[in-house]
Amino acid sequence: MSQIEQLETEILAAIGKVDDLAALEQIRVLALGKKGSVSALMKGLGQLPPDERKSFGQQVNGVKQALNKALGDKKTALADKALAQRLATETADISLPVRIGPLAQGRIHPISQCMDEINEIFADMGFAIAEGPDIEDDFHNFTALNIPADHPARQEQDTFYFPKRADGSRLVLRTHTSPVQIRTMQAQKPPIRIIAPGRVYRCDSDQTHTPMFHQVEGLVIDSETHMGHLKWVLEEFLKAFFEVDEVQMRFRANHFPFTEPSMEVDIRYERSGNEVRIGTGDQWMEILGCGMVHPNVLKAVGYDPEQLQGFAFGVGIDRLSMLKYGMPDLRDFFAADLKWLRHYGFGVLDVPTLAGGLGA
Ligand code: 2U9
Repeated sequence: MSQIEQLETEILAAIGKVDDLAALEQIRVLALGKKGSVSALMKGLGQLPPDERKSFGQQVNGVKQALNKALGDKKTALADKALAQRLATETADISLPVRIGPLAQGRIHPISQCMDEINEIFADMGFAIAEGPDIEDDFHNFTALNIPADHPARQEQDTFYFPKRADGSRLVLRTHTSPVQIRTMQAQKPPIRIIAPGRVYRCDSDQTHTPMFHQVEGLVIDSETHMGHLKWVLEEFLKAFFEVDEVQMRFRANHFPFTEPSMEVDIRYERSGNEVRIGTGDQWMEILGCGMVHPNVLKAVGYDPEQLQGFAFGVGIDRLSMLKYGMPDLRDFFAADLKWLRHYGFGVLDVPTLAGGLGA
């Protein structure tokens, strides 16, 4: 037996005997590593007569291949064996309750939960969710929305202004999410179908107002959009949000600078004890504002009001979540009271889905 054949036989025998992955790796390094015994054979190649070099080289390569295959097969066999051993000895009791860790203890704020619910409802109707900056310029927050310079909404007491810049202009904390729709219209071509949920800021603080609150606004722009579409979208939204089969809406004429005509929407409700029931009863509650987008708003973003129309709506999320989850005081939302959050908050796994029923 040649020296090469003997080496191969020895290494194959060692591979056959080995019983764990670490020892197998050691054999591989000792044989095929840079300083390994097989690699050392190649070093003697130069001393051989030229006519023997080729066949010697081929023989060494053949050995390398055979060893690599044997090492690979053994590795698979050892891994299979280790897995079979673990499967036989380890068990998981899936009936055990979830361990209470930080994930299970944390709570989702009811406003965040409501926003997720609202996003889910509109996403199901084919709306995209748009976001924009909280700090806005005058054009996106006011001018493009047909709010003229002398409009009361621009007065200091309503808007948080930043200090004047060198050019005399002032940035503002957005007073509504409408600038998000302006930015979307500037960036995209119609048809547009978006909602813009987010924080808004007004310089107002009393029992029913906080300086920061939450809104969701919607915008649809297309060539044949009309008030029938608006009414259907709002009705579907309110039914899904309040999880009732019917809602009755009452549209009252109103005025907003950015819509014409503009309307406020009331829904029918009744009280039974502490509970508010939506959809039945003989009382009406104002719930949102809406209208057809004003031609001046379309012009401000370079759209032709002769070719395109659209509708928009705005809803205050804070009041909506108070209604849905029976929370009596707005100020509790921002008090960071852990006891309150534990009571009214949601578990991280309570992700709202329409298929599961929103509050399921
Ligand atoms: C564009 C064009 C029109 C958004 C609208 C309302 C009516 C509205 C209030 C509801 C309660 C604000 O949070 S609240 O106080 N909003 O009544 N919002 S129409 O109209 C737009 C928006 C963007 C480009």
